[in-house]
Amino acid sequence: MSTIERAEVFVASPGRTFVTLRITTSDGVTGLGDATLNGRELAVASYLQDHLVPLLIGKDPARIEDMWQYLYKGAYWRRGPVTMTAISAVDTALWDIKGKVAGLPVYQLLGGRSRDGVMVYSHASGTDVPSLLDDVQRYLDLGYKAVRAQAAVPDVGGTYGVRKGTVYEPAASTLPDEQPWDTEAYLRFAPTYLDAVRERFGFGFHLLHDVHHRLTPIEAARFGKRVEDAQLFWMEDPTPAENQEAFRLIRQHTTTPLAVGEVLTSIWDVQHLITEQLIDYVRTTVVHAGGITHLRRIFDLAALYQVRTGSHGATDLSPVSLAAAVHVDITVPNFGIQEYMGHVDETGEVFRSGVTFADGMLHPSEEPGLGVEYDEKAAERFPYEPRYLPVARRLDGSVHDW
Ligand code: KDG
Ligand code: MG
Repeated sequence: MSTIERAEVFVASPGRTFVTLRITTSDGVTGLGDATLNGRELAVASYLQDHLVPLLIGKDPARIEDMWQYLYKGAYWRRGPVTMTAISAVDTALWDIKGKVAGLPVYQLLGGRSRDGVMVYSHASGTDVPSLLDDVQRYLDLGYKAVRAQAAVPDVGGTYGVRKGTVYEPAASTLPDEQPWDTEAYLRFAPTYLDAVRERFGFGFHLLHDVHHRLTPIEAARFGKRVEDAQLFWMEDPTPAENQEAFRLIRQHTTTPLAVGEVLTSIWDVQHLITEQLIDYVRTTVVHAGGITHLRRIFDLAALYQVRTGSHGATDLSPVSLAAAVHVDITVPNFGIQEYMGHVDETGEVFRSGVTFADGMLHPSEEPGLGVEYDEKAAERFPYEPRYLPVARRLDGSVHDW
């Protein structure tokens, strides 16, 4: 029997920080898993290195479900982003190994294609409305069929959601940057630029908007109602989802579709949102919600309630996560959309991925496994650099949701 012989944890910052797990079997087969938790990377690296790697050695790499149960139930302590990201990395690496052993891309092991490609959305942003419109144009010219739109709120000073370089990257400072937030100014301004996007470009593509947990339920209800004419594909994270009941109130006031879940890590965190049909899209991901095994469980539950998928795919999800996401997305019947922000060139020097983009869609690699390789030597050129997400403060100085 083949056994797990080695498991290595790599922390490197090729453009941004990624934590990567590589498992090697006694037959010399390797599998990769993403273990990146933005701004808390070393906590997951330690969880893996100090607590999980010793448990993996000598185990059967083919028993993926059993390994998931062993790591989840065996810890006694349940859920939470650090634990779930570490379990995700192991699970994803084992699916990669299973695909390589079978000589099949992972999507074939998951039941094969349900669709020809995976529709993606990217992030258009601007410091004002004209620059946002230029950016939307840029994405439409690149062939995107779906675009998220965000613009800086005038006179507030913060630039939440606004891209500075070639790729949107909010984790930018060695200690958390503090940015001002004014809910009333946002509520007055954001609907006007969503209308401006529709006025300029029409309705021939999907338009998305991320509220990033910044509203109360009744504010979110008002916002959703106000933007109905812009026909959003979704309004994302209108209010923090720790309070799942809040979405019932939002639902009572608006038909704008709701998407939630990028910070949620298990099926139990989205259970009521799904079974009570309080959302339309579930944004849980391979990397933070327990790997391919657990994500499929969430998506299957969602399918029963006509909730579609819309996985998170920001720059802090490594090319390993993106590849795994595309293998899942191409197979599940209730796929909705996949976020795709791309990565800077340095990231591509370390991760070689077979995922391709054409006509607004991503396509999985046909190589066995996930189709991603990690260049350890190249990674050495990019030592770990700590980076934090900003913190939002209201105008009275108190901390706001981010
Ligand atoms: O780590 C946080 C980022 O992934 C987040 O700011 C991006 O909200 C985000 C999104 O929808 O991509
Ligand atoms: Mg988001």
